[in-house]
Amino acid sequence: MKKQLTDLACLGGLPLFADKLYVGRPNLCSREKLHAALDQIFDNRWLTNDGPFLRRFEEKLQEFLGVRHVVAVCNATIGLQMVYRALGRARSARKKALMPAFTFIATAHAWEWEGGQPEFCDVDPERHLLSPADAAAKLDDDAALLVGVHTWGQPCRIAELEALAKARQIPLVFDSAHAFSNFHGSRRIGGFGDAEVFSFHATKFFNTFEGGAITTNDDALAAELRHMRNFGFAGYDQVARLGTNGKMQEISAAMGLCLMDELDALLETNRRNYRAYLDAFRSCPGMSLLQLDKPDSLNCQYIVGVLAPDSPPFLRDLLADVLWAENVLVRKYFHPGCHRAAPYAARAPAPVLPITEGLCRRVVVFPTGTAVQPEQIRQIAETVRFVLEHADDVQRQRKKQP
Ligand code: T4K
Repeated sequence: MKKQLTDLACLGGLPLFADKLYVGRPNLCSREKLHAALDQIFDNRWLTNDGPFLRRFEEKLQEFLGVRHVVAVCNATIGLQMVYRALGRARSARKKALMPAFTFIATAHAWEWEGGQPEFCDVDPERHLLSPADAAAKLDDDAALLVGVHTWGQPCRIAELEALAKARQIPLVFDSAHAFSNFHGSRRIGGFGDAEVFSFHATKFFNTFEGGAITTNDDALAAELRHMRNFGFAGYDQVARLGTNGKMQEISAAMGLCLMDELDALLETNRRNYRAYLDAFRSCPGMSLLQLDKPDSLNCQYIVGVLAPDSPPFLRDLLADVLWAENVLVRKYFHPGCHRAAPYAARAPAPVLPITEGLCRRVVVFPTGTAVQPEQIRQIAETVRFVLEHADDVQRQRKKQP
């Protein structure tokens, strides 16, 4: 417990925790199960290229997500590129994809990489999700695609985005990187829009080391994506289209299959931690936590603290620095916003995104997952309260340091 400024590790005190607490510490499956799967992969001598583990993994996910097709890929960025190409760049000469600026840079880079141009839209202040109104205002005849992001795992305003895409006759894609296993109403995320793309990166709620999956109910699109994932091959020696190498390896598919067995326990831990954070931050003047609607239908992988709108400009970075010194490695996702990152920042006119700008300077993401215990969460909240109460003094003392 920090009682005076010199108790803070950044001002000479002992760190709150001896070991570092990370955002995005990977969830792991049983070692024995994965070792057994590896033995099987060796016995099969089949390491990648549509192997038996991949097929079982895709079938399992199709059933779990309630979607006709799952196309597993090597990561979500390549998955987005494939979908963007199939639905956008290959279909029309139009350049723009409308998407939020408050997202991980891959959402935008994948479109730019395909030769398009992201058109950045604002988000709503409560849930940080793409604003259908701002997207509607920016939709013009050069728009090829609408991209919603289920940020922090929360479902987008799906019905409104579907209506907008339908009215303008453009495809709708969801970047579902954060939303594996989450529900929208009674259906799991994965079957909405023309296609959705999940990330199974190590830091995600569900991982395959690296990996991802494209989901769709469109048979023709799924067939096209399967060819695209494998250099465009439609059979031995027959290249049917432009393709890339987007394949998922057998060991990744095996990790996915093994981790599916742990899903319920992992969900329970994340939801327990989310409740512990809510409780611990109940009275924390100057910071509120993003409140999830129906947390029991979500994976609760991101614990998002938002500083008050009137906080001084230095506060978020100060708080992050202080917490890092305490071995609480918070993250400033998605600072500074895609529109302020290269290559987009150099473009004129800069988009007007007041909500995004505010969030980018006020958001802090806290550690959760199996490596974090409720007691530690209580201690993190106490430290945050202490720093916010004494922010000016902490800032002054830190400036005095060499
Ligand atoms: N769309 C959205 C909305 C996304 O958020 C992402 C990825 C994508 C698309 C693209 O998906 P992929 O192509 O990656 O499948 C991390 C992840 O690398 C990235 O996948 C993720 N979003 C983003 C939100 O977070 P960084 O730059 O913060 O990663 P890094 O290496 O700093 O790791 C984060 C923390 O996790 C660290 O504090 C350490 C810990 N960690 C990380 C790894 C890899 C571990 O403890 N063990 C590990 O093995 O981007």
